[in-house]
Amino acid sequence: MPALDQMTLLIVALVALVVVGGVVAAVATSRARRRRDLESATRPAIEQPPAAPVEAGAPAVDEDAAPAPVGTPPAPVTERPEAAGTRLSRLRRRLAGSTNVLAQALLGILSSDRLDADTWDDFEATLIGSDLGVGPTAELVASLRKKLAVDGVQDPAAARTVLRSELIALADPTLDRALNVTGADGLPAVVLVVGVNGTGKTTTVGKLARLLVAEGKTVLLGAADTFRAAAADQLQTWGDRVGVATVRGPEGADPASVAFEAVNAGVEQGVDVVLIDTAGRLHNKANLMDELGKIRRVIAKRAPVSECLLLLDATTGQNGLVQARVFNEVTDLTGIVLSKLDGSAKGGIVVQVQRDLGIPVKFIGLGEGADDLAPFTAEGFVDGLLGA
Ligand SMILES: Nc1nc2c(ncn2[C@@H]2O[C@H](COP(=O)(O)OP(=O)(O)OP(=O)(O)O)[C@@H](O)[C@H]2O)c(=O)[nH]1
Ligand SMILES: [Mg+2]
Repeated sequence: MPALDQMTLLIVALVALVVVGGVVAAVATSRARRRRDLESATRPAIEQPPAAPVEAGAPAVDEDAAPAPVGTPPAPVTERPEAAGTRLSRLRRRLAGSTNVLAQALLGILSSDRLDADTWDDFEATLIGSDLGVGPTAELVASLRKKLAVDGVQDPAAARTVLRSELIALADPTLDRALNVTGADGLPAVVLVVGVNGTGKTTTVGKLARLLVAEGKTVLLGAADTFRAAAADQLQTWGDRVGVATVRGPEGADPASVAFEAVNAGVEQGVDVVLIDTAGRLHNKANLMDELGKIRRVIAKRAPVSECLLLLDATTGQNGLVQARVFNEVTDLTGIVLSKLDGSAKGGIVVQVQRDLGIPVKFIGLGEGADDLAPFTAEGFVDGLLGA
């Protein structure tokens, strides 16, 4: 074969080799790409679990529920609030704190050797100073004097028994103080919380949510204080601690519409209780009181208001009675929550508000702790004052 032909053959063979090699490589690359595509199609697009949707009214966390399936994030840790039954006995000591003038006056009279006219005058003055009111004070003193004169004051234990029963009668053990949390016709119960600024509304809504969760109720919070975004944050923090969701609107939103949305969400989610926090308002500001009336009316379009609770700061004094009267005119109060009865409290206002308005004190706040709210009972309250 001529040299040229051999050369041509060699070139053709090399070209053929390069072409075949290229084809094989291309096929291999395309297979590999295809395999990659297939694998990624069967795998989830995102390795991280998606964040839980921000949704109002997630059901309260059931700590006994089955464990979450593998791969989902752990449920947020929620607290286990204290049941209602043990609270008053735990908190009773705070009622007779050293700055509680009513408790001090009562203990003073029990420790007097002789009950002369001056002692009675001092006692009377202290009771009036404790916001018991002139009428109830006069009644209590007259009745005590009579009974102690008959029974003899020499025996402190007897005097204490008389005093206890007189005070319990004043606090009126016959009033129905149960919180109505049974909604009408399968609707959630709606609890509206109102009061002047800084009395403890938001704190109390948070504490009430805990109390209801401890009773196994499902709860939804409504942040109808739209004046400050921080108010809704404060409420939401309370709810988060016990796995209770908060319905909130933008800052400056119409509080009535947020309250309505909360109740609406509560109806749709079938919760037991919707608790609505409202902004603090002075009882003598007519426009703010009108706004409160509107909130109540708008809520009632979706579900009846089961409870309207007025927060009274026990340290406010006589003004508490004035507040209660005005708020009652606008919102038809069903109960009073007396906050800050720990330490500097003047518990006598309990008697005045109940007598004057016929509205029972249903709860007392005895501290800033999460479970420092107790259902009010006349006996528990008096025993606390007397340090029993
Ligand atoms: N010692 C004591 N402090 C309390 C009690 N209840 C509430 N507080 C405190 O009172 C302050 C005001 O409480 P909030 O719940 O923010 O009052 P609010 O009525 O919602 O206030 P506004 O929304 O601004 O009107 C907080 O520092 C609470 O911790 C109580 O029973 N005892
Ligand atoms: Mg508040």
